[in-house]
Amino acid sequence: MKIVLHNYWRSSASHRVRIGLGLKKLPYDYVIVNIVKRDQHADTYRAKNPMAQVPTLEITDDDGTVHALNQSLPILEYLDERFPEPALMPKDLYLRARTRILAEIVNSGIQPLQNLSVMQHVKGQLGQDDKAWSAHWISRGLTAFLMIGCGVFTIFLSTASEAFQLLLSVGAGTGLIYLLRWFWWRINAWSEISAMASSFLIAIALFIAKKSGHGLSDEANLLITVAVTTVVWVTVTMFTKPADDETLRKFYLLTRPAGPGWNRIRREGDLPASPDSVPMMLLGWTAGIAFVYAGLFGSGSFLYGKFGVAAVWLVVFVVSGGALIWIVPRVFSAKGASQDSGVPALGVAIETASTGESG
Ligand SMILES: N[C@@H](CCC(=O)N[C@@H](CS)C(=O)NCC(=O)O)C(=O)O
Repeated sequence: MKIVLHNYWRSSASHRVRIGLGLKKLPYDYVIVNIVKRDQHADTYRAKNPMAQVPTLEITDDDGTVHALNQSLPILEYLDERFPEPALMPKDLYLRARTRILAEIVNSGIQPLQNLSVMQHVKGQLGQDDKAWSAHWISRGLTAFLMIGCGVFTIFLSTASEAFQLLLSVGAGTGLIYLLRWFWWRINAWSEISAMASSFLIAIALFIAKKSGHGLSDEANLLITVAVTTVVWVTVTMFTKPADDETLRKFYLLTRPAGPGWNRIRREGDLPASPDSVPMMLLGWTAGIAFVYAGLFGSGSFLYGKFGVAAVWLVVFVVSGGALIWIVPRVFSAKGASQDSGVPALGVAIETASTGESG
């Protein structure tokens, strides 16, 4: 038997079939159909695939019979039925249906709407914004995919606290960057994307390890996720370009971050100092955390009938809430100590920056 896959590296439909062949450890010949150079429209290829799309799979049996197949999902089903181990589809009927739902969302709800030929038509023939078109359908489809995918995932969770641990683990990995991004000009979009991807993947990997009996303690999971994610995003930050100075300047004027992390932008852009104070913000941050957790743990204790503990949380809740009422207007007031010392109001600086006026 010989398998030939006509495909292209960046085609998602080809990816599906390559993944299926890979999981089943089926060796195959990789024939490139360069869809960017329009190889798919050649008569010889159209004879194999009348839609002029990749992938096409050809299986030549030992007796010389050739089975040619188009469309990635039927190809995968064929492979799964002909070479059942390891199975691509779950055994459980319901999970199988859910898997098909996810596949269908991508296969008919997203992919065809942002396909190369569709994009070329939207831009070339209809003269419309092809990027806006594809962004609309991709984000709509992926949002549904995410919701349904998460629904499937919950089947593998046994308790609510497992979900909480997982959430905590993903959040712990990204927590540092969500704070630091306000206080260090060097953090860029790639830092955030890599932090999100890495903490998500590590948390999921550790979760799967735990489910299959090789798990570590929850504390160790948290520390590993935070440590690896931090190394990943700091490295990515150092190897990617910072946002351009104009964007950073606008960001600074809008969010007015205090502290030394924006010194370069302040100095080079001749920008006013932030009217906010870092110690005051740290105080607000601590009070905010205490307020949220006291509310959560307090109501939990109350619901479980632990009234003594609930009363202690109530005190923390009220005190931290009071502290927030006092701190928030001071942190975010436009009039800060630095203005009293002659630094122009940031509101004025923002207007000047956006209108381009000076003086
Ligand atoms: N439903 C088909 C979709 C195949 C498809 O759209 N392939 C794309 C690449 S991912 C293609 O060949 N596009 C070429 C074009 O649009 O001209 C499948 O699952 O195989």
